[in-house]
Amino acid sequence: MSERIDVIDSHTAGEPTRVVIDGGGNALATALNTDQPLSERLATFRDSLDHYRRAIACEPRGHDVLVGAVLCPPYDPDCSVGVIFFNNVGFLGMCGHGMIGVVRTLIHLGRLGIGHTRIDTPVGTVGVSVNEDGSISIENVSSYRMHQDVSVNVPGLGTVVGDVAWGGNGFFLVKQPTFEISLPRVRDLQRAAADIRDAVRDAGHTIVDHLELFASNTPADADSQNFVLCPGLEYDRSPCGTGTSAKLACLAADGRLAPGDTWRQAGVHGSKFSAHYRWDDESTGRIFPTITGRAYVTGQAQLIFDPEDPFCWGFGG
Ligand code: PYC
Repeated sequence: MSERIDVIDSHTAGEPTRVVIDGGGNALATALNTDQPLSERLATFRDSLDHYRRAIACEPRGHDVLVGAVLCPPYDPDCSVGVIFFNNVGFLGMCGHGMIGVVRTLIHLGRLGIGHTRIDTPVGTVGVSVNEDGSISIENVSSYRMHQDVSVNVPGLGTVVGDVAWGGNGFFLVKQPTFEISLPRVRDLQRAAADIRDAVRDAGHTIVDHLELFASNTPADADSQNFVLCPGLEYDRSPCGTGTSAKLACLAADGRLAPGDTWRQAGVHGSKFSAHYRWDDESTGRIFPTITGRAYVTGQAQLIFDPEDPFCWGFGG
């Protein structure tokens, strides 16, 4: 008998999210339907049920850009739902565009309306607001700069300087050099970002799995334009919610953005997130960033897992 999984696809500022809304009582749904912290449920998913990740996110049903999300009961009683994010190569602690996509999906299903709630993730709880104008705001987990002005030597680029920061995922935010960020340049940007990430990880910053480049010429309607390389070597089509959180943490640490002031972060396609922060702990530079964006539902489907299919459990991841 073929297993079936119901999903809803959306995009947030261009970046796709596939939300599993019903696992039909399969092994994954059973394993995630526990009262453990989400970090422990993620470990079970990763260690014993990774074929579901590949089957949902990778080819032939998915593709390298797609971020998957599985809904599950929350651990924190203040949360209305829990979510575990994954991609073509593994798992994400948090995902900003993905969380906005999850919220849009829950609205589509009639499970959320205008107002506030909290959603549990493996790295902490996230505040969510569905705004009157249709936008969605998420108050991310506590974010902070870990290392300032880290310098690495990258073949072909020379000395590269940046900050290591946490925004729900580990980022290296490149300050020098800056780049021409445009669609015709994405393959070059991917290559440069991957080389820098290798050098940063080789230098011992193994928390870094996302790499953020910034534009030499910021568009007039934004404060900054970024290019974010994701762990599976694809680039974020949106301005990246966790990457924008990491950026805000660095701006706050440098005294370049005051609490409550708006930061307009553009991505490579020109789509934008609007962001601000409040202090979590000013003495340690920890902030709670709020990211606002829009997501749109693009499809609703039932994935079918035919045991006769040689590629039933996906490939490429
Ligand atoms: O929006 O945080 C984000 C994100 C991470 C990877 C892709 N998008």
